[in-house]
Amino acid sequence: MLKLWGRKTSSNVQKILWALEELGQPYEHEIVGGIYGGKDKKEYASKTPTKLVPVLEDGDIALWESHSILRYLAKKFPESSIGIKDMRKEAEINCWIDFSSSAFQPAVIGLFWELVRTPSKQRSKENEEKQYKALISASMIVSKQLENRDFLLGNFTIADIALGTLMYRMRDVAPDLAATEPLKSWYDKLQTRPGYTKFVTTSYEELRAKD
Ligand SMILES: N[C@@H](CCC(=O)N[C@@H](CS)C(=O)NCC(=O)O)C(=O)O
Repeated sequence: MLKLWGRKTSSNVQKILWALEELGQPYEHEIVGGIYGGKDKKEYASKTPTKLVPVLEDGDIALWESHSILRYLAKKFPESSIGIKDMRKEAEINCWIDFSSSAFQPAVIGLFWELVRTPSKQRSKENEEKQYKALISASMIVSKQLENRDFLLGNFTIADIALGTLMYRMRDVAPDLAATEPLKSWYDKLQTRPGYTKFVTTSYEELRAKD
């Protein structure tokens, strides 16, 4: 059986929880990381060189890096709602996922760290502005792609999981950008996926820095 390791408040873990919900496959879930600890235990550390979450085990392989796990699940279950059967479609999906790793996610999470995870006295206006600027340009690229499309590639794919997971936190840290069309309509459509409301649009209060 598939086994996922990682705390539910990690956006990278949430991507996998959402994907597993799309698949409807049975899986085990072990909470590790953050305030729950357990990442340094030998049993966990042997599964991932980064000692970060998530990790997905399938039999005798352990996969780490959320986007690699998404790609694995999409190929393993080609007939599912996130299945990938076509090489050209896969390449297009990968463009968006790689763009997220290199530009969209660092900007959203950079701003999230500055505004939510850093105690107010240690925050830097300069860093906030830098991350916000980066998010303007990354989100404009996502926005342009979504013009006249329901989802990033037309139909729902793992690219929507990779980038869409970040929209929930983006709405809090850059509400003005998230409220613009077509990002807002995309967010509304993401909310029709049960895995999104079950695992992504959930409280992250345990992550908020204590002043
Ligand atoms: N690029 C990695 C990033 C993994 C990562 O940064 N995970 C964070 C949570 S989002 C983590 O393990 N933080 C330490 C912890 O939760 O204890 C991925 O996409 O899986």
